[in-house]
Amino acid sequence: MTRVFSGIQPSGDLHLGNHLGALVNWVAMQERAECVYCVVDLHAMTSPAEHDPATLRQRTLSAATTLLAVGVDPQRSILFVQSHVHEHAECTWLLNCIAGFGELRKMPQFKDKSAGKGESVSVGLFDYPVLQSADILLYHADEVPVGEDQRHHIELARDLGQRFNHRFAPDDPVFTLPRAIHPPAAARVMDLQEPSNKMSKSTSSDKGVVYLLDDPTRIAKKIRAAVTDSATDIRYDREAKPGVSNLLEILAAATGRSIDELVVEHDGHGYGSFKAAVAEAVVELLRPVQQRHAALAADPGEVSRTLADGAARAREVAAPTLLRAKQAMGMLDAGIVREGHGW
Ligand code: ATP
Ligand code: LTN
Repeated sequence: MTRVFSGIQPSGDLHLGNHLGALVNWVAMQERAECVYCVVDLHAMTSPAEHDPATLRQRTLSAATTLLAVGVDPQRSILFVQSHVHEHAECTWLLNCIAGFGELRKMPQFKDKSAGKGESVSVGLFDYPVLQSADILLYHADEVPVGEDQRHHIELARDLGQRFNHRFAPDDPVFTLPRAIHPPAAARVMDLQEPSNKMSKSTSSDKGVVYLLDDPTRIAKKIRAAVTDSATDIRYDREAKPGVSNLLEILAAATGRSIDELVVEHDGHGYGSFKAAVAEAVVELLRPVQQRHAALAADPGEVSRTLADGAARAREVAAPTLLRAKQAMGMLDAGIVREGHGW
């Protein structure tokens, strides 16, 4: 059966971009694959440089609760927190020793997030894609559902897996080479206020982001205030009309209808009624998620138990992979040392 792995950072409240670009796909994939989903708290520590521990803890639990509310099913899939499975950090070290400085420096996300920070940029931010490769490779993932922005990171995981197998395990490959799976629509939801930038937990302003837990009034207000352009025609053109095109993508993804069909329906009626239709579709899309979230948030102990169970199941897969990788790289078997000391 196909194995799927994906992760999401608890770097802020989850938003519509995360939902349409990633989570909808996570939920759908449970129908046809063995899925492993992870709240990547170690990644969330990489920016900003000084994170707040209490906030990180709260956001980690909140992200996990939201994933359950969206439809990740812990009976069918494995849902866990990255730092609960220490194999991720350990495997990162092994991969660090075969990753090149040059290939990491070129990563677009590193370039974006380190811009203007000079020498103070953290080593963690630089190493971020290697930790992500470890996440994926430890579980023998065939497919990794992510938004477009993650394409280079998945290619790196593939390159490192292949390099490792070639150098250290040519006859009996340790790692499975993954491929990225992008959602058919809304692979890149843009910031409502700055439609040339992606909607983001960590870099967008509050007004540019629709959070999954925003109430209907707030959602409508944000969409009504979305930046469009001074013309009034409604057509899909990412270059000339980024704001309108973004709203068309959101509406298409939220309703399951095609962009062409939506253009025919809305062109000629002005931006006001178009934005109202987008707002209504988003409110309806999020209503059941918000209802389930409220029920789950009322019992955080149950969510924590689900995560503990997920971590135990994740380790059953990750630990043997890490052991094989260590053996292939020449780490002395810990069993021999123990016997020597009579422990
Ligand atoms: P950050 O701003 O902290 O980088 P983020 O909002 O970009 O966070 P991630 O945790 O990095 O979100 O990403 C989680 C998943 O959501 C990834 O698969 C990513 O590709 C997807 N995703 C994030 N933002 C968008 C977006 N604007 N449009 C589509 N997909 C997105
Ligand atoms: N970098 C990803 C989050 C992430 C991830 C992963 C995604 C961390 N580890 C493994 C897929 C597979 C992001 O920012 N979206």
